[in-house]
Amino acid sequence: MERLHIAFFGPTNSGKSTLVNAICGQEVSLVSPVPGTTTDPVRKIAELPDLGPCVLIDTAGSDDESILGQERQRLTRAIMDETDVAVVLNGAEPGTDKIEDLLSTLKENGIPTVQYQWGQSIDSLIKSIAAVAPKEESKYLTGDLVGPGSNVLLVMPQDKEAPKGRLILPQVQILRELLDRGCVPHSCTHESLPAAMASLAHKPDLVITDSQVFGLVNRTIPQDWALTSFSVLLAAAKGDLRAFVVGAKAIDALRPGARVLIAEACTHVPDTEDIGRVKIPAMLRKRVGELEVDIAAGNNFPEDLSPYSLIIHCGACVANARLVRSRIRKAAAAGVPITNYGLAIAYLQGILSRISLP
Ligand SMILES: Nc1nc2c(ncn2[C@@H]2O[C@H](COP(=O)(O)OP(=O)(O)OP(=O)(O)O)[C@@H](O)[C@H]2O)c(=O)[nH]1
Ligand SMILES: [Mg+2]
Repeated sequence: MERLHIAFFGPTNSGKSTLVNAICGQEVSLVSPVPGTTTDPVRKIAELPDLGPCVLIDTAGSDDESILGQERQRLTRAIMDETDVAVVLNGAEPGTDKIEDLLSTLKENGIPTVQYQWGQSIDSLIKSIAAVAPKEESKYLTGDLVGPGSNVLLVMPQDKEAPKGRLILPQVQILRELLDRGCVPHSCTHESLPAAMASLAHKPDLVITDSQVFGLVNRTIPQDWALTSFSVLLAAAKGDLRAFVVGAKAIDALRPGARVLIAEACTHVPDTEDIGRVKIPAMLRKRVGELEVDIAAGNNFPEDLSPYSLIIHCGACVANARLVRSRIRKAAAAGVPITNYGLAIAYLQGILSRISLP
């Protein structure tokens, strides 16, 4: 998800798929003179010179007027949410008539854009992408909450939802970062937390917990131990922590019958203990009463947000920062508060003010 997301836009038959194939040196997408050959977005992971790890996204033609064209356009617009750099093709014909709307939509969304002409070399295209690509800010997820030598206790429950045989991405990322920063990470599950606490010679500089056991951890550790969660750290790096704090507080304004949108970035088969589909709705209903809860998975983020009183986004571990920020911007434009799982849970448990924010 930290790869540079490069998406290819343009009318049907403008050569988007041909270009993606040429960059990758393999047949990623089908090419044909039939307009509307590419229907759904096609993603390909690639390492490119000057650009490093990228995701190339081929899209459906922007002028597809067929019955399914509208639907294809909707999917293409959703791709813009995660696009770091757009490549716009105009095809064989000179002039920009057919791509004017596209260029202005990309501009409105603040997406750096380069145009590609048939015959241009791939090398020069990659150079122009590199010139406009947003510069990566290498910020630490743990920010100034820790420094070299800090003792950090990680509470990582491995419940039914945990993937078999490995840790989930935020846990791996933070563990790796702590090691890189010269910290001393200690780890336990919520069950082994008391034993882990007893084994520490000093009070740790920070406790980072999975937000699902926030309440339990908060009750178990002394109140003067600094506490935060994996999802709070990720929210700060990927999104806008301030907007999410405001959004969490909007839970107070929910009235019975309100409609809430739960947005998940990834695709997974929901479980009976699913945090977004089961646990958070149950916590909200307990507090507010009856609520309508809609789920938007993957790229299916609704275009019309006006029916919602609150949006609660997942930690977005599989999505890029641009996607989360696009959604925050859309929510703001619709006047709908937005928060994320970790902050919503912390607020519902009354401990948002207790946690350390990076
Ligand atoms: N001469 C020339 N022909 C090209 C070039 N790029 C694509 N074509 C031809 O244009 C036609 C359409 O190419 P595609 O790559 O399928 O175009 P597309 O933009 O992906 O089209 P859709 O998927 O239908 O939106 C094919 O017949 C290609 O061979 C190019 O750079 N030069
Ligand atoms: Mg195509």
